[in-house]
Amino acid sequence: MENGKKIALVSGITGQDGSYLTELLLEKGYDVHGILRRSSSFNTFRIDHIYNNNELLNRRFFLHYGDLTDSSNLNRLVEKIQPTEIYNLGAQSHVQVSFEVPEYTAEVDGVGTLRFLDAIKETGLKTKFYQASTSELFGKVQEVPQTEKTPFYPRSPYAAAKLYAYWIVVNYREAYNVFASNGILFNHESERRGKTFVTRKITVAASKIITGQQDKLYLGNLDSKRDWGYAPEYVEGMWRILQADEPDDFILATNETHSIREFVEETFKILGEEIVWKGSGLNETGSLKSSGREVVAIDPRHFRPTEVELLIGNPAKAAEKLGWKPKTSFRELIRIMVESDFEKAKKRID
Ligand code: NAP
Ligand code: F7E
Repeated sequence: MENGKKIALVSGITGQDGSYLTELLLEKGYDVHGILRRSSSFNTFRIDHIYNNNELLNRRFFLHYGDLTDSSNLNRLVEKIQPTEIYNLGAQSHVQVSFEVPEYTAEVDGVGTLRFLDAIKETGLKTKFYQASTSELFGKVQEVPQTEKTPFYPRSPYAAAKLYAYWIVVNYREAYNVFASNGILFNHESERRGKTFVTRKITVAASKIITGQQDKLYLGNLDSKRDWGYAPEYVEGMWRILQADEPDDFILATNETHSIREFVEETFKILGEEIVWKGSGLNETGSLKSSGREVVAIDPRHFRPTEVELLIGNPAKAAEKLGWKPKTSFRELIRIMVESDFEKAKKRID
């Protein structure tokens, strides 16, 4: 480690959060090293604008091939880069997919976190470690709203893997004095959100429906509720978590909750349409009030074997100890996403 130099190592750099965090850390003067997963097709679209921007890059942005399933790769990267901060954002992050690939999800999201922590312990490096923990730990919620003290009740292989990651972070902190913190982040979305997560699926589909490129939007459970915030604010929270004097665990959330149904209604409203719901259960549909055209229907393939019905987080600890507060409202978040996707739809950009 060079004296006083801030060096970040980020897994999951090609994801939504990885891309925003990279921009933030470069602005703050860090060298940023990202772990890139080999893919048969391009997977760097969220960071290409950074990589190709010489002014921002200024020889401070580096990509390394790697994978959270490969200990020797992680050991080598930690040893070689000697990061001052590590942000472990890499994960098989899709809850429904985790039911299809439970073992892989455990390997990457659970044991992958252990691999990183053990690399730190073995090298004896004085680095700080951020773990991308999740509100999914609360699952079948035991308390409303959820705080750092609410008992966990995971409801998916994803959540169970992240639960292991949460506790191994706590254990390495207590057993080996590693500066390791969990950010228990509630859902956070953006115009860079993956298109298979429900928010972006809705804003993309509605934009395509209104511009005549898609017939219908098929969804699963319309009644589950989420606490949705804006991703750029949450990566700033991650950074603050590692700037605290002591390692600790923090919730980042908005303390507001809304259903998928409300998200659909608000999206179409921003596009100038009102949704009218008819029927119930599998036969429920949503139509445009203006024309009667049916645009939303239920596809049971999107139901999960076990569902997380309600999430709402209390971020008071982060406000008090880190000075972190969410700024973007539910409606403002949807507006940002819709405006971006509607522009793309008009230009026929995917
Ligand atoms: P995302 O967009 O799905 O990005 C996931 C990242 O992990 C991608 O860069 C992906 O690479 C990488 N990755 C997947 N498998 C990997 C492996 N085996 N080895 C190394 N990297 C791997 O997720 P996100 O929304 O940015 O979330 C970031 C982290 O926060 C994740 O750990 C997620 O579980 C957690 N989290 C997210 C939220 C949220 O609401 N967004 C809330 C709480 C916690 P490819 O691009 O190659 O696929
Ligand atoms: O689902 C319902 C679905 O996939 C939200 C990840 O970032 O946040 C995310 O996990 C809700 C669920 O996100 C569809 O059943 C209905 O109740 O957008 P999602 P998630 O499962 O909350 C947490 C905090 C993470 O940590 C994760 O990494 O929406 N839903 N219909 C649908 N969901 C999807 N994906 N697709 C549908 O058609």
